[in-house]
Amino acid sequence: MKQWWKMIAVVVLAVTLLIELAMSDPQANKISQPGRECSGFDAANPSEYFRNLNSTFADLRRQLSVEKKHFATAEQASTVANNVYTLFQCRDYLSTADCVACFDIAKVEARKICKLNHGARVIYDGCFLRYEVRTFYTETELGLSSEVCRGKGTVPAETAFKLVAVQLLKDLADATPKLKSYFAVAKRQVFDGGPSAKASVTVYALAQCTGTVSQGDCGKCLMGGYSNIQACLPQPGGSSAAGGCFMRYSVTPFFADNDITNIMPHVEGGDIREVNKLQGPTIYRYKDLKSATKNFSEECKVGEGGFGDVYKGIISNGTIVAVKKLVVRTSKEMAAFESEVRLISDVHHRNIVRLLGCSGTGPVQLLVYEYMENGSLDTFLYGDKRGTLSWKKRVGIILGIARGLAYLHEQFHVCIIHRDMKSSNVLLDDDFQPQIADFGLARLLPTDQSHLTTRYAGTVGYTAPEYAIHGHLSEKVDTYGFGIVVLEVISGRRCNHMKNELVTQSLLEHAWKSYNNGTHEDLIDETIDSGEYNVENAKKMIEIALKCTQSPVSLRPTMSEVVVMLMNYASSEPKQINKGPVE
Ligand SMILES: *[C@@H]1O[C@H](CO)[C@@H](O)[C@H](O)[C@H]1NC(C)=O
Ligand SMILES: *[C@@H]1O[C@H](CO)[C@@H](O)[C@H](O)[C@H]1NC(C)=O
Ligand SMILES: *[C@@H]1O[C@H](CO)[C@@H](O)[C@H](O)[C@H]1NC(C)=O
Ligand SMILES: *[C@@H]1O[C@H](CO)[C@@H](O)[C@H](O)[C@H]1NC(C)=O
Ligand SMILES: CC(=O)N[C@H]1CO[C@H](CO)[C@@H](O)[C@@H]1O
Repeated sequence: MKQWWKMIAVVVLAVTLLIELAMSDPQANKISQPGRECSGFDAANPSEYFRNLNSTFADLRRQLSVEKKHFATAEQASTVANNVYTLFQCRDYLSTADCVACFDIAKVEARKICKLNHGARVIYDGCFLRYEVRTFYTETELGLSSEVCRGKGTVPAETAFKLVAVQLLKDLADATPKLKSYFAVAKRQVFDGGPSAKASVTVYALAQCTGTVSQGDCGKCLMGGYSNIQACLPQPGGSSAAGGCFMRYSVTPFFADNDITNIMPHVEGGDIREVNKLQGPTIYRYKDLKSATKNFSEECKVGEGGFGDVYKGIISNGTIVAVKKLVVRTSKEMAAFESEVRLISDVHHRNIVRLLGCSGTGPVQLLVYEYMENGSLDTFLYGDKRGTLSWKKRVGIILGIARGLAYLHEQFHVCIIHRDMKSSNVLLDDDFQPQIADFGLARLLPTDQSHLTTRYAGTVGYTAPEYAIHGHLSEKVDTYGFGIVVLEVISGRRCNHMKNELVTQSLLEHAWKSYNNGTHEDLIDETIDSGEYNVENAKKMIEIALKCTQSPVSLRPTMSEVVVMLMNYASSEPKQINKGPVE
């Protein structure tokens, strides 16, 4: 009997140890920075210098293990040539034991590589150690920022992966300086954009600043890191490090989900808006919306769409909203209404109009959206606000629309095909940021069925031929519509209406002709000052639009590929040179 209990005790002990071993990981994989690890000259009085160094090590180790700090500095002053300043930092997700373990490895390694040098810095995935004969705590060493890429093989859905990773790193670089801890980790899923909309891979990323740098320097350092680390994409992992900050991403998790930082409230200018996921759509009372829109009066009507009319309304707390009446026909469609609203209200992107809520119980179904004072893009192109958009604004609008569509297709957890991309479905906010409207209404792409549908929801002139004629629906239907919108934005002309021509000709046909003819410059809106753009660059933009409208479908790029093309375009746009006096 006694034997029996002993055996259980041994097994329990062994299992506990194993679990601890498996959980414990000081992440002491060194990030090599050859030639940058040691600094200064050999110490003039090594025994004094390294005795001082040892005493800073002892102090640091106490701070890490007893005070359980993840960032600490220690000094040992004696004569100027032998003063020692030491700084150590762990990633915040490491346990105290792992942090101390990483420190123990780092201090031995630093001494081993830098021998008699005054200064050393060693960087690991899990921690960072540096010592010098002088103070350096506020330095970021921007110029020394460098990246190390890791992992072999390819990541599935490479283009989407790059986009998601870049955005995540950008969000982390923006948010981290604003956090008291100067530390953030987050993850984001990449959807491959196929009809199954399965997450192909998850990106895990981290940003951290040294505790002693200023907020402004933390931001600058991370922007440098953000720009360097992109060189690693699409490899499955990479990091970039400078004295003042560290960034890392990987497709393999290196922190636990409960360590994830909520960076959303700190991310400005990113694509994903501040969101409270738990909030869900607001359910409005039919009669409140009715009175908000003065009984759906003509005077409140601001638009007519394929799915019903849109009204401007002022709800009881004074907020101006857009109320859309939905023409829902069958009971099956009715049943799907609320679940679809729930899904659509989860879409949060700066280039997509936000759905606030709905009313599903009245005589008609109503959707409530954010109201956009400035109205739709078409009025700025060939309506009453014609001539108010500069080339630069147009390029920004095109990029914003592409980002919004790429999000709907590839980054949201369900692939949403808009089906009715056109200039009148793009609203402009106060900053001329485009906001895609009317998405998701034409039913979501069935995830388990073929792409065949008989229900046609497009608009003549914007609709891809395979969808208009055969009802073949895919994300590329939106790519096509987007291409047409781009041509409209560039030319300031309606897609299916040509002025100064006797024969009605489609804008697309005209664009192909002038492109092949080399007379593409004629396509550019004459209200744009020709000094604002470079003709060669404008041609590239027309090329992108034409690529989007090709048939067969397989020739058209996905929207995330379009975003990449446009970003390359934007970086090739000439910067205005300051025409100051000649020196
Ligand atoms: C510093 O500590 C190391 C490791 O404990 C030891 O080998 C070395 O002799 C010490 N150096 C001085 C100068 O005390
Ligand atoms: C709305 O209609 C109701 C009757 O259906 C009427 O009593 C009310 O005065 C109307 N309100 C407005 C603002 O027209
Ligand atoms: C008014 O109500 C809407 C939800 O119906 C909410 O989103 C908005 O923040 C509210 N505005 C104010 C000023 O309270
Ligand atoms: C093609 O080029 C010729 C000569 O430059 C010009 O007259 C003609 O209008 C152009 N055609 C189109 C469709 O732009
Ligand atoms: C160009 C344009 O119409 N801009 C307007 C957009 O909306 C804001 C707020 O209502 C106005 O101030 C701008 O003039």
